[in-house]
Amino acid sequence: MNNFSLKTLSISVIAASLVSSLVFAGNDMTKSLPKVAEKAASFSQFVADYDKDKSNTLSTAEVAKNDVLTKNFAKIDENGDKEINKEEFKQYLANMKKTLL
Ligand SMILES: [Ca+2]
Ligand SMILES: [Ca+2]
Repeated sequence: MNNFSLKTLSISVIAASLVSSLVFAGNDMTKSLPKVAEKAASFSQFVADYDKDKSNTLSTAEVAKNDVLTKNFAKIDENGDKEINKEEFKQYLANMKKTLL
């Protein structure tokens, strides 16, 4: 009898902590983080700020003001043409989100 109720108790404790960690993950990770990342870093925003020659891609010279993009340029520029295009930037953001989550 005692053994049974102890088991039930520990199961409900485990279930409760699982639920609360899921709620935490739901609130803090899956909702707010991607929103923040999208707001702070949309490609069109970067193009508006940095794309001096209106090519719709960003060269190393154009992102020179931005430390993060400069440091990660080689990583973001997947096809190695020394320009970051929209697809490459989207891929970079997606990878960044995966790392954060
Ligand atoms: Ca450009
Ligand atoms: Ca490229």
